[in-house]
Amino acid sequence: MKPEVLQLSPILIPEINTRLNELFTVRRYFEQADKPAYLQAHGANIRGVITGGHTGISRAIMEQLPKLEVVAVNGVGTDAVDLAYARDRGIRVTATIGALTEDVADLAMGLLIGVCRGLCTGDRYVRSGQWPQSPTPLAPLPLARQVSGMRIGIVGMGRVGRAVAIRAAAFGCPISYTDLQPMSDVPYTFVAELKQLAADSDALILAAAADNAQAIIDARVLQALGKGGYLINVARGKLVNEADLVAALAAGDIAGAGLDVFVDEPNVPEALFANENVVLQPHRASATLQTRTRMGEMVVASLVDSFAGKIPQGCVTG
Ligand code: 8YV
Repeated sequence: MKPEVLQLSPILIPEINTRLNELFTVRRYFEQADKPAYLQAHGANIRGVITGGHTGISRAIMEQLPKLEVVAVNGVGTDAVDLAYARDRGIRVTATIGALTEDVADLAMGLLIGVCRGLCTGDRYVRSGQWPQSPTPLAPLPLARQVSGMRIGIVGMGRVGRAVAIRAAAFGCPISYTDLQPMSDVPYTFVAELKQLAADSDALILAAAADNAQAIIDARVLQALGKGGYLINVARGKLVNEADLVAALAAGDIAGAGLDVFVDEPNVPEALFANENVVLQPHRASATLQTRTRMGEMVVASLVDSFAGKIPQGCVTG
């Protein structure tokens, strides 16, 4: 009999879904209208879970899966999984560590360039036919902010932070960072205090895990970033106090923001929609065909290894 797996969020690669269906009985929870009834009907036999980094899995759901052995996160963040409870029950939790580093760093730079150079505003200006009407359009298209040489502050010098730093260095940007402690293997300037890092930076790029950190970017930090400063977030929405960010953008306390993640996805504060100095993405940092394929392969391998009694690659629960 094939092991039963509960799928909490979709996988967008057809070949991966075919493989999952060959190997397992996949219960597509995310498609169900009556989720509690579906859990009631199938929970007792579920041995594995597939979920996304943002979706994770609550303790309440795990409690209804008495045979659960492994949670395979199709993402790198495990902040939405109750890891302490999983450890207590001996449930393995895996993440697609390393698979999406480059894509997330690429998007961080994309958002930075996008917001500083007004790429989306320029695109809308051309598409709407305004260019021939006002060929030197300072009102809809103010002069942009140069990216090369900006002082970049990176919050979280993990895999993604380091990949961002490599890219920013190629743009001639001086790089500072903050983390729990200085890293002896990177050549960048460590700044212990986040507010100080913001004050020292033209752009603050969030690349930190959100397991323990919540709303660390608040009005105080945004004030320190200042009127010429940009905030880029490719980590988790909950790292930012969104109300403070909306207020700071409205008041001109910071120059702009590039955001891939939000507190209550897919809901984005509507106040941001009218801001031309904000570039918004629907949590797409890892959404390339190449990376999502690699991530899907890692999810399949996590389940296969775990059901075979092996510790899967990317296991974060030990
Ligand atoms: C993933 C994410 O794309 O890796 C993570 O933690 O949040 C995203 O980048 C998402 O998990 C896909 O399901």
